[in-house]
This record gives sequence, structure tokens and C-alpha cells, in this order.
Amino acid sequence: SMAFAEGLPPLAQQDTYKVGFAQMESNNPWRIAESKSFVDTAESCGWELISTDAAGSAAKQVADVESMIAQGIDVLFLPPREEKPLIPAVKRAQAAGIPTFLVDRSVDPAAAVAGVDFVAFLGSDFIKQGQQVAEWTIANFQGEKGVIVELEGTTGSSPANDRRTGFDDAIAADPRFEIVASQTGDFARDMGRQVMETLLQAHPNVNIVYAHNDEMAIGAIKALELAGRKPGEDVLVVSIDGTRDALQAILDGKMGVTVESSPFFGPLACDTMKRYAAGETIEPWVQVSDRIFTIDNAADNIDAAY
Ligand code: GYE
Repeated sequence: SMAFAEGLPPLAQQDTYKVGFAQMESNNPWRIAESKSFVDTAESCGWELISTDAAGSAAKQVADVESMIAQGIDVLFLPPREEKPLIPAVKRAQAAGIPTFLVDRSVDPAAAVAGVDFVAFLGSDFIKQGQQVAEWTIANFQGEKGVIVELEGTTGSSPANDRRTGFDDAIAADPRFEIVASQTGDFARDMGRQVMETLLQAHPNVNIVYAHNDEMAIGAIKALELAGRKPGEDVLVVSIDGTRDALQAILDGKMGVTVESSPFFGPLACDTMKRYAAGETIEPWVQVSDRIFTIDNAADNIDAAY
């Protein structure tokens, strides 16, 4: 039968499955919402869920996957912290006959291919997210010259790579803007604050901060305020995710936009796994479509935020 592509492990239709979810870290609301989404989906999807937390270490995430393989999971859901170090884990899971779905982040496509080395990537279009932030900034920035500091996500992660490409390429089309510094804040609030403090000293004329996620944006707002700046008045802060704190910052006038990146993967993971077990060919990229949050809709969406 052609039901399962050559090389991809088959998955039987069963009432229950032993499912591994190897989380990378739990240091921000996005990660906690994602983990909760898997826990909340488990019962209705028939999952006996084994979850781990790699605490920010790609090496531990690899070891966590290996331990799940040893425990005989039927299916693996993996958000690879970085694009390259998790590739051996992905290949080992497949070699052990375990259908593997990457969720929320992907791996280096030159080294592991969706539909061949793993079933599919479930997640957002990070390039488009960066483009949308740039387009909103171009349309809404009021000053004459936009001096931009960019706070990047985790080095070597797919969202950091692609959110940078999407934003940088789109903003380069408008000569009003210049990116004067771009540095990693590891997707973390406190590191975002620290990096912003340092970059503010080197570039006191910054008037736009683009953060690759809301946690770093909130950290940057703190740094700006400590330095006597007024985010929302003399500095435009823009980012990605759609957390409760970011929507509140928009309502408080401190942030301009956050492009959504949904963490609620549980139901999509269940649906995709069931389609796969039913013999459907899964598209290599199961795309999540995201909204844009601004002052126009932040109040309507904050209650559902995390
Ligand atoms: O934006 C960030 C998280 O991989 C899409 O990772 C995810 C990103 C999300 O730490 O907040």
C-alpha cells in the first residue's frame, strides 16, 4: 500500500498511544502554554503522555528523546531547541520505528527532510511573521529616521533565523530604517533586559526595538524605562508571540504590535497524528496561521491570552 511514504514508520490505529513530548525549556509563558496544551489534549486523544523538560539544553533534549525511545513510545512530538543538534535524535527516533512530528520549531532542512526523515513540521511561518512586523513598522513609525535594535531569539533556532531574515529583508526596502545592532537575548525576558541595557549605552539614539519574542520585548521595555526612556512615546517596541503581558503592554501604550505565534499545538498534534494513522499522506509543513495584535484588537483578545 502507498499509505505510508517509503522510509516513514507506519502508525497503527489504536485507542491509546504512548506519546512523547520532549519540551526544551519552561522559562516563559509561551513554553508553559504549549506544554499545557499537550497535557490538556492527552485524555481526549488517547495519549499516555510522557513529557520531559530539557531546561534550555539541546544536549539534554537529545538525551530526553533517547530515554523516550528506550521507554517504547509510539509517537514523538519534538520542538527542537536548535536547528542542528537535534538532528541525530530525530533520525534515531525514526530508526527505532517511531513516527516523529516536529512541533513549533524545525531543523536544518539540508540535514533532515520532512516527509523523509520525519513525518512533518507543525508550526508557524516565521519568515512571514518577521515580514509582518517590518510591514507594520514601516506603515506606523512616525519619525524621520528609524534606528533599530534587534533582539534575536536563541542562536541556531529556526524562529530566530527566520524571524531575522523576514524582518531584515523587508525593512531594508525602506531607506528610512537602519538596524544598528542585532544580538541574541535567547528568547528570555531577563536576557532581553540585560542586552537592551548594554545596547542602549552603545546606541542611545535607538528609537525602534524589534524583539523576536514578547518576553524579550517586555525585558527591553524594562531596560528602556530604567534608562529614562518612554517606550511607546520615544521608542517603538514591536515583537512576536501574543502573550498576555504583551497585549497588556499594547493596551498600556508601551508596545506597538505583536504578531501572533500560537503555542496551542495539542489539538493540531492530535489531528495530524490521527490523520497519519488513518493512512493519509501528511503535508511536510502543517502550517499554523497567525493573527496580528495591535491597539485595535488587544482588548478583545487579552482574556484568551496566556
Ligand atoms: O516565539 C518563543 C519561544 O519556537 C515559536 O520559542 C517558538 C518560540 C516562541 O521560546 O516565545
